[in-house]
Amino acid sequence: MKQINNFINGQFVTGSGEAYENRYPATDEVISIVNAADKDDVDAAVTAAKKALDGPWGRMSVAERIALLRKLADGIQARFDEFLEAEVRDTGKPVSIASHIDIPRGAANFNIFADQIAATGAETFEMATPDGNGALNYSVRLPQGVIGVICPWNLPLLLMTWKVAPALACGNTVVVKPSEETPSTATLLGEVMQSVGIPDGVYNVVHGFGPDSAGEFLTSHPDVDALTFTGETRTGEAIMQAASKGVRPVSLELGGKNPGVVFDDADLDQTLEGLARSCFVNTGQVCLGTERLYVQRGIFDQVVEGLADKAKSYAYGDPFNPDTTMGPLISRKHLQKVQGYYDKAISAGATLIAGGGAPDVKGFEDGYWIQPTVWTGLSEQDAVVTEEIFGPCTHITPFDTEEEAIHLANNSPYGLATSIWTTNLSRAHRVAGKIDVGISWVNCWFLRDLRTPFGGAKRSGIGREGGVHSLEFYTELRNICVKL
Ligand code: NAD
Ligand code: 6OD
Repeated sequence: MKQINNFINGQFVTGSGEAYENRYPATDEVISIVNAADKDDVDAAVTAAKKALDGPWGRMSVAERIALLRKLADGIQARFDEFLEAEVRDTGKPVSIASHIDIPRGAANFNIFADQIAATGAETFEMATPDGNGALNYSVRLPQGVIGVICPWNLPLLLMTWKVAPALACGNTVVVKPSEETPSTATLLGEVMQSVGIPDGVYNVVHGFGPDSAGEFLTSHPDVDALTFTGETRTGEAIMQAASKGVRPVSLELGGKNPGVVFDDADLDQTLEGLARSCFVNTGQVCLGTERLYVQRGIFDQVVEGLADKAKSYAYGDPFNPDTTMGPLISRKHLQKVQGYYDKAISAGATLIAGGGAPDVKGFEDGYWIQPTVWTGLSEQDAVVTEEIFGPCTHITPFDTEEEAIHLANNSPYGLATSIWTTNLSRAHRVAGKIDVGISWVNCWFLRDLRTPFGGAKRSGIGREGGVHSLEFYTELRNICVKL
């Protein structure tokens, strides 16, 4: 059986935590044994990361770091098929998705932050002094130190490198705790780190779970200087609490219950295409996914019917078959959670428009499959409409006026993302400015320019990452005042 090891101080080590089984979501088969890190292993990883700050890594010029980041991007591309296989096995997501989104973005993240660090200077201020000689202030960006990176399972390589790349670009060292569900690509990246000559201790990976396991050992380690986390809002609260010990910076990219808003002047074909992606892609396991949809009454029936047709059009099956467009959910536990909401919707009186259950997938009967699902008819207070499900489903509610749509969209404790569908440009700007979210897309969804600020409002997170905003988090800006 394949063993997945920790990567500590440039070496793959079994670790002394309790090993656990990693399963293929499409079949429920055990595909590897993950050797988890215990508290001492996490300590060894953090100690190695701290020591590496004073080694060759800490003395490297920005230009040398940039060259290494580009080699990391090339290294991922060179082993594209291995990364693809590892990601598909861990998640069950179809190769049609992973080969277009996850793996290319894993490489792109290193290139974009190489570009960003190359282009970012710092500020200077001349000032007058009483003796007339003046003084010069200038700021320098220094690494924060050891960054603890804690990641979820839905886009494993993409979301991990989204944090590791800027952290390394800024000269930090990292200890990564990937999700227990998806340990493989973070581990494989360790091999790429070795092959391109990243010094030992700069990139470390520790495996395990959250509470009383590698996740908590990492967040509570006093030598971790900053914590960056992507995952559920409740976990974010625990991580923020851990970060408060030692007053450490924290970046939180958390959950959402994202509203889509469709006006009756929208281009219907384009809208249905975009909406279907936003509701169902990656089996709905995207933090930016549309689980609440508000549609202007005049086109309500058309959108409901059109989205139902899209929901029924996906091809389930072997994730390695390029024609498969819908994979399973990540785990049996998550399947039970999503199916639980599907059942709740029906008992709460929802009208089921499409889906609602588990499909029969020939040859993959033991996988964690679920149908893309569309409901109407629930109240805005219902748990299905207020709580993040993280499955391929959406509830559609009609509205009459722009004000009503804005009110409905904002009626949530979350504030991650929205997509607004209209051909009225003034309305698009107006509404986008009034919905309380970190990211508004107009006539598109999950269209990413990696220089832009990414993050959530309200309970969807704290801080922004992306472009120069990542540099804000991964560096400490210091002012130096020189009296002339
Ligand atoms: P999760 O919060 O359960 O787990 C995320 C990571 O945190 C895992 O590695 C887990 O082991 C670790 N963890 C759990 N408890 C911990 C603790 N007490 N201390 C330290 N580490 C701990 O999230 P998940 O189920 O893996 O991912 C799905 C969630 O992530 C959804 O809520 C989704 O919206 C969110 N998400 C948000 C974004 C974003 O950019 N805002 C992106 C992707 C996913
Ligand atoms: O595209 C990104 O950079 C990003 N952080 C996406 C998050 C997707 C959530 O599932």
